[in-house]
This record gives sequence, C-alpha cells and structure tokens, in this order.
Amino acid sequence: MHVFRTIAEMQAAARQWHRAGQTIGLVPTMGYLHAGHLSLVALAKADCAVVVVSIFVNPTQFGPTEDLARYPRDFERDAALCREAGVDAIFAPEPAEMYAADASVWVTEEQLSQPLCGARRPGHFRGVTTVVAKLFNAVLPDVAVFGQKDAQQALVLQRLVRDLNFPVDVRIGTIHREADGLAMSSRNVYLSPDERRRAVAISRGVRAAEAAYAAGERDGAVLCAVAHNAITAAGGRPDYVELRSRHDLRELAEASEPAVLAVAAFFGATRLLDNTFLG
Ligand code: PAJ
Repeated sequence: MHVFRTIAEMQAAARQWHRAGQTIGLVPTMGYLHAGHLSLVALAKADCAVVVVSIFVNPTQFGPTEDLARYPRDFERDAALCREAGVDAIFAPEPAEMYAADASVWVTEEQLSQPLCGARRPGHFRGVTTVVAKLFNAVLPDVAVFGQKDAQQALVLQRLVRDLNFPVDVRIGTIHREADGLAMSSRNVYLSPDERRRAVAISRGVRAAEAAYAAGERDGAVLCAVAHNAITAAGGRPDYVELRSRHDLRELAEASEPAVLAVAAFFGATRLLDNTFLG
C-alpha cells in the first residue's frame, strides 16, 4: 500500500494508473476510520481497480469554536485498517500541502448547503466543497464514494460534481451502525460511557419516525416530534429534527414526496448526526 503525502506524488501515481487503463475509486475521509468508512472502501473496491482513501482533517470545514484541534487522529491504526481492507493507496497531506497560506479561491454551493448543518455551522460546507474539489484534482478519481450518514453533504457533493462537470461518478453508501443502532462516527469517541448509552436514542428516534411513517403518518411536525421526543427523553438536546425533500432539501410540511428526516443532536458536548429516507 502506498502512502502519498504530496499532491504531486499522488497525481503522478494517478496518471500512471490511468495510463494503465485502471479506474480509480476515492473514499475521502478525515481519518479515525471505522467500519462505516470501510463499507465505503468495499463499495469502491467492487467497481474500481485501484482504491485510494484520503485522510485529511480539513481545517477549513471547522468553525472557530469547533473541535479541529481535538479531532481524533491515529494514522498508524488507519493505515493498518486500510491495508487489511485492500486499499491501494492513502493520500494523507499536511494542511500546508493542501492550503497555501494566502489561498483565496473557494468552491461554494449556494442552495443545498443553506439549511440544516449549513445554518448551524457557517462556512462548513464551503470548506467541504473546496476540499473535495481539491481532493478530486489530486487523486483524479473516476468514482468517489460518500456516506448517507452525512445526507446533506452527499447531496451538496453530488451538486458540486454536476455543476462543475467533474468527471467523477459519485456513489452513496448506506449508514453503518453499531450493534445497538447508533450511527458510526469518528466523533463517537467523545461520548462518556453514560452519554454513549443514552445516544442510542437518536437512532431509536429515527426508527420510531420510520415506524410512524410506515403506519401511515405523513404530517412532518408529527414525524419530527416522534424523533425529537425520543432524544429529549434520553437527556439529549436536538440541534435540529427536520423533514426535507430528498431532491432539493426544501422543508416539507408533509412526507408526500421522497423525503429525508434529518437529525442533529447533542449528548453532552458531542454533536451527532443521523437520518432516514422516507418514501
Ligand atoms: P468523515 O466524517 O471522516 O466521513 C468520511 C465519509 O464516511 C463521508 O462520506 C461520511 O458520510 C462517511 N461515513 C461516516 N460515517 C459513516 C457511517 N456510519 N456509515 C457509512 N458511511 C459513513 O465527511 C467527512 O469525513 C468530510 O466532510 C470529508 C467528505 C472527508 C471532507 O473533508
């Protein structure tokens, strides 16, 4: 398995693979890998001759009061997991390799990135779209795989690819969960044992909303209240629980078209995401 630290080395390898007729699949990550990330690697491996995992804790997508400095990092563990999973190369640049000190070009998406996490984390999606565009230019992938766990991010990045004509086929992998249902996340390590036990209420709430939908409930306020109540009953603090169009993230009063019920909730100081598709 190769480890590339510079954009020039990464691009040179990518060009060589392309010349050899090999398709390249990219799984962008911020590291501290878990089985959810590895499920995306498996999707990439199924379709691509060469799989690259990028590991880069991207400073530009963190707000000034967020967890950039303490975001969990363990490169040796990540590298071992990638090797076991049959990853061909890791692209792991330092921040200074990715961003010139006077960098002044940004990639912004101006519609899908407005609500939900965009409203709570100003500048977050500008950082995500910019770094993913840069990762595409470094890795030159044919396929890029993202997770539905970050449903809004996946939609924003599909729009990035469409609107800037990146020659990249975007695939979205389903949400990988712990045995009790909690969506896997690198940030789950922040939870105290007590918070970890209670945080399962997020996925339980999402499942309860799914069950209400399956039983015929279509009222957005009711569906959201079902998830909201499960979280507050466990001592969590919902940041948002919203029913939105899966197509354009418009807020929906009723689940009358393909919808996403999107949740962000705090347990202690840790903010966790979950969601489900309805319809
Ligand atoms: P990160 O949080 O490391 O996630 C990397 C990828 O793994 C994302 O596409 C995310 O949706 C997916 N993922 C996370 N948890 C998952 C789970 N439980 N099941 C399946 N997939 C899961 O998302 C980012 O990094 C960054 O914003 C990034 C896209 C790398 C840009 O910096």
